[in-house]
Amino acid sequence: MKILFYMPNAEAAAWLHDFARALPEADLREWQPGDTAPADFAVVWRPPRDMLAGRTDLRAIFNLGAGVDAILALEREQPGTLPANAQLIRLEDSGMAPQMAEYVTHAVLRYLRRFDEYQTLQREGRWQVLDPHPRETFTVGVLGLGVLGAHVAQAVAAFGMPVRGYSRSARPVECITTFAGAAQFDAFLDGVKVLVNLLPHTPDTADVLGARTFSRLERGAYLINVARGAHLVEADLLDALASGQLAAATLDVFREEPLPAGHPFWQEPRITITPHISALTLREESVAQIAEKMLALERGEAVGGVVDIERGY
Ligand code: NDP
Ligand code: OXD
Repeated sequence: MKILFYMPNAEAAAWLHDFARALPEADLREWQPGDTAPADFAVVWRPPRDMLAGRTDLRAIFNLGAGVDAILALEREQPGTLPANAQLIRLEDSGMAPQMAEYVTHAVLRYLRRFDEYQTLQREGRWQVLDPHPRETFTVGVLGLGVLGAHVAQAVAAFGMPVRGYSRSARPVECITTFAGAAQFDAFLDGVKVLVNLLPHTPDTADVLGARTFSRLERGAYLINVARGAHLVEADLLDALASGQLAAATLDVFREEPLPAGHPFWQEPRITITPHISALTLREESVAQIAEKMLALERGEAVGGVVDIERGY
C-alpha cells in the first residue's frame, strides 16, 4: 500500500518513523509540492489544497485530529478539492477523551469550589471564606455528545453535579439528561451554570457561543470552550463578563491561534487561557488506530470515524 503523509510542523519525521514501524510493508512518503505520484491513503493535518486537489487514486484520507473543519474548509472554498471517491476519516478518541475529561473536570471543579476567586483573594493578601456553590444546582451542560462530549459528561457527572447533554440526534447517555435538535436547545440551556462546548465546527454550529446563548444560562454562569474558536463570538463574551451574565470563562481554542499579542482576552482576569492543549493528538495511539483502519480497508472491511461531508463532521 502506498501512503502519502503531510504535517505542517517539525514532528513529521517522528510520525513517519512510527508509521513505518506499524506498517513495515507500506511504501510511505512525505508529500512535497509537485508530488502527484499514485497513493492509496493520505495521512494529513491541515494539508495544502495542492496535495489533494485532482487526485483520483486515494481511497481514504486520514485526518490527524478529531475535528475536520480545516480540511472541509478547503472543499467549501473550492468544491471538488477533496477526491470524490476517497473517504475522509477522523481520529476517534485515540487517547483524547481522557485528556478532555481531565481538562474539563478540572475547570468545572475549579469554578464549583471557587478556586478562581480564592486565587484573586490570595493575590490581594485576603483571608476570606466564600459561600460554597451548592452542587445540586451547579448544572453542567455539555454541547456535543460525541466521542469526547459523552465521555466528558460522564466524567463530570461522577462528581454529583446535574449534567445535561445536547446533540443533533437523540443520544441517550447514562446519568445525563439529554436534549436533541434545535427545538430543544433553549430547554437545554435554561438554568445551566457551566456551559462546556464540544461541538464540531460546522456551518450550523459557528458562533453558537454568543449573546443569545449566554442570555439563557443562569446569571453568573461559566463557559468552557474546548472545541473551536469559531464557535465563540468574542465581543459577546466580553460583554457577558462585563454585565455579570457570565462570571468567568476557560478557553483552550481561539479564532486566531496563537492568540495574538494585545488581544483583549489576555488582559481579562476572568478568562483563563490555554494554548489548544485540552486534548493533544497522541502519536502512538493515533498511529495504531490509523494503521489498523488501513489494514481493515485493505481487507475490504468498513471502519469507524468516516466523516459525513454534507453534515460537516
Ligand atoms: P463527534 O463527531 O464524535 O461528536 C460531535 C457531537 O456534536 C455529536 O454528538 C453531534 O450530534 C453533535 N453535533 C454536531 N452538530 C450539531 C448541531 N448542529 N447541533 C447539535 N449537536 C451537534 O466529535 P468529537 O467528540 O470526537 O469531537 C468534538 C470536537 O472537539 C471536534 O470536532 C474538535 O473540534 C474538538 N476537539 C478539540 C480538541 C482540543 O484540543 N481543543 C481536541 C480534539 C477535538 P450527533 O450525536 O447527533 O451526531
Ligand atoms: C483535534 C484537535 O481536532 O486537536 O483533534 O483540535
